[in-house]
Amino acid sequence: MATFKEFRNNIKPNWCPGCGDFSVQAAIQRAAANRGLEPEQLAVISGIGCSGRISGYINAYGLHGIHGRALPIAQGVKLANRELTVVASGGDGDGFAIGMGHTVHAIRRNLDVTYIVMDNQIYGLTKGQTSPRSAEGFKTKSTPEAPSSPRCRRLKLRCPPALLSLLNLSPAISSSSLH
Ligand SMILES: Cc1ncc(C[n+]2csc(CCOP(=O)(O)OP(=O)(O)O)c2C)c(N)n1
Ligand code: SF4
Repeated sequence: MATFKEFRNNIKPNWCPGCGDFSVQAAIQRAAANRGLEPEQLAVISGIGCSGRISGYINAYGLHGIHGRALPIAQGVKLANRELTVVASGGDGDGFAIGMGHTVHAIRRNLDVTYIVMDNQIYGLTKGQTSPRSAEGFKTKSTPEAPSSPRCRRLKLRCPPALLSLLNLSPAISSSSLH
């Protein structure tokens, strides 16, 4: 049974000091240790973005994938080896912009994969473009024209309520079907 420290490798994260991504890494390590896993029983699959680097810093199987495609890769890993504990993670741009189609279908399939969205409400790695989770009217240096549409808060999906809270989406999201 591996400890919290044993789920960390010796690569120094290059996130900015104080970035919330450090806490997500620690939470994954803690959860894995608390569940009594060994590193070879865990796979962390990430997208592209600052958040996507997380798979490189955890002592487990890992794949730093393609922007918006953490979920399809993670689902493939799970289908290939159902014994593995599979965690997919990425940013809000990764999951709710380029990867939104995959997010919707992953919810519908509801495989036993944990999806963590590191929702900083912006594209961090590429210097601050707005994401579907940015507040309405939010301007950035590289997005001087604020988005005109309200941020992505409401989806109508058939999925368990627990999944919705994991996705950090509004409770207004209903369990009614997507027609
Ligand atoms: C197919 C593709 N399109 C665009 C990019 C450029 N790109 C890299 S990361 C990124 C957005 C990152 O934002 P987010 O997913 O929110 O992650 P964060 O950096 O905030 O953690 C973009 C647009 C890319 N790498 N690949
Ligand atoms: S740019 Fe933002 S998301 Fe990226 S490492 Fe720095 S604080 Fe974290």
